[in-house]
Amino acid sequence: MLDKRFYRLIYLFVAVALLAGAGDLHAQETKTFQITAKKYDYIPDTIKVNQGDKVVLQATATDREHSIGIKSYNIDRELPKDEMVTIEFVADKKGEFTISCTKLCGWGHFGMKAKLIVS
Ligand SMILES: [Cu+2]
Repeated sequence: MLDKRFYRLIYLFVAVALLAGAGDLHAQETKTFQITAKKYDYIPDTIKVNQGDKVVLQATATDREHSIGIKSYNIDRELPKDEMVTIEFVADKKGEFTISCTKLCGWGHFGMKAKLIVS
């Protein structure tokens, strides 16, 4: 007859297997995006990631100085002209967030927006 310790070992293996499986579902991925900012657009204008992903934005303003602001993520980075700026953050909040230019850049400035979708 098998003793209790053996069953305990089995439970332990099952628990570890379940935890490992759950870990896979939420595995953190690094998602890198090249973004171009120019009057008055971001290209691409939509960035989709999963909650928990590490997001790397490599952004370049090509016509003049702009910026990238994502309020809910406390991000506000200037983009000097023709200089790639790397912005890294973990997408820990679900939802749709507005990416906007916080540097007054001309008549279309207030419409210079993109979207971050974290699902
Ligand atoms: Cu602007």
